[in-house]
Amino acid sequence: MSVTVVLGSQWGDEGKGKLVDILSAQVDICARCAGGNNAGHTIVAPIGPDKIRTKFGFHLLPCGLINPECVGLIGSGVVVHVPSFFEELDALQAKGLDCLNRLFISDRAHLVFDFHQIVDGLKEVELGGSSIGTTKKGIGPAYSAKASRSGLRVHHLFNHEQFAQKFRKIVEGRFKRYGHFEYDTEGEIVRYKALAERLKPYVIDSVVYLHQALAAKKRILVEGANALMLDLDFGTYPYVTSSSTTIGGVCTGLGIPPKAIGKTIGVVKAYTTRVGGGPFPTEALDEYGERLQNIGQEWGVTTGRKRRCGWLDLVVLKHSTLVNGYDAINITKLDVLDTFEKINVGVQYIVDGKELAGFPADLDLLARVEVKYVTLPGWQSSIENCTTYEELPEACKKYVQFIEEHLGVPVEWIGVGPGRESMLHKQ
Ligand code: 2SA
Ligand code: GDP
Ligand code: MG
Repeated sequence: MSVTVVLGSQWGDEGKGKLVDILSAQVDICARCAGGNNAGHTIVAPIGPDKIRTKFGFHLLPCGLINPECVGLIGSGVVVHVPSFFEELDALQAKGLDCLNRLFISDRAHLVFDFHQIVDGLKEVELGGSSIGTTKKGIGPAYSAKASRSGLRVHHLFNHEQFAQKFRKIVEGRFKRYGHFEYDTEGEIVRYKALAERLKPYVIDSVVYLHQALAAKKRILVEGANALMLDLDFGTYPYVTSSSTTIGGVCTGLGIPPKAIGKTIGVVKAYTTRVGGGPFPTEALDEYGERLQNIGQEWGVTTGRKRRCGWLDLVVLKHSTLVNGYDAINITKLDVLDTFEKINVGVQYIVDGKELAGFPADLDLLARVEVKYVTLPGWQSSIENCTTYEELPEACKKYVQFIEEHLGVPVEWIGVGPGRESMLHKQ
């Protein structure tokens, strides 16, 4: 089985991009299966003959593209804003990364248009105080159109007359629902004619492509976007994104069977962050939260928003492990805890004196949860120069083992800094 999957286990921004970049050196194809350019994956890696340390922010394109031998694939489950696709591609080319003939996009992927982004903003305004805190990239409106069978897909771009007709009808529908917002429908139709021409060489039938790759025993890496707690079904609904961010979304978003998946890796930040609205039981609204935010440099990669911060939540991670079935874990940003004298870990949710069996679906119940914490001693020394697991301070190893034992999943990688080189291999 040649497919390895990397998934976010919390509320996103665990550091998936960094692991994907590292694993991409050993794979042939790196594929995105869900989400759109709401995602923000950061990679810090030496690039070019002079090995200049460079920071990359990926949104829609697969991070594996940093490795010149790796092919990038945008699967059918992804929603694509074509202008952003080219913007990101041009930025990569400008940094010296040539993606010609090694970047493909599924003809079944749904399109995100500027009007979806406008509608995203209008919906948020309608929600007022209970807004989701979306990235306003049009993700929800595009997936809604897909589910209500009125979306446009990549292949629609190549029959211009039909595309124009459908496009006008859809925009009219949005005007009826949201009032006549400023939007140049005819200008967009002309723009998309040119964009379609430019996009053509990248478009493929990704089902055929992936199954040929599987038959040829090519190694495939799936780059999860967003994370389990933002999943449309298993996250903190309605404070979620609109895609399937779980292991199920890998199969539906790429058209591959579960039996093709060999290994699923959960990326776990050593503490918890969340960007946008919605419940966050272990949020630290005190000096600890602020320290995590400052030391961890917790700012959104796509919107620049401040991320909310709190302690590690093992109830979340247990829920995440049940749904995704991780074979291994990558703990990231462990170095951010270096200066902490004590570290809290949420281990149980209690309501009316009773322990909950899992992460509750009902947000009213979740609001009544009392989190039971275990406090572990900090190691209070820098781990950023450690190159092996054995070199980590004892208290730090204990923290890692505590997570491992609680979840019953082996920790295979540990991140001790943002750079590609700052990753310890535990076994
Ligand atoms: P959307 O835009 O409809 O997907 O928003 C719905 C919720 O999903 C959250 N969401 C995210 N959470 C963490 N990171 C994301 N990517 C960017 C990053 C975020 C940024 O890597 O930093 O730059 O702000 C991401 N994308 C979506 C979002 O906050 C909503 O709660
Ligand atoms: P993703 O969305 O899961 O790919 O994560 P993001 O890129 O949005 O956010 C993770 C941030 O943490 C990025 O700025 C990374 O460069 C950084 N990062 C990743 N791993 C580590 C680590 O082990 N230590 C530190 N200090 N930073 C890390
Ligand atoms: Mg991110």
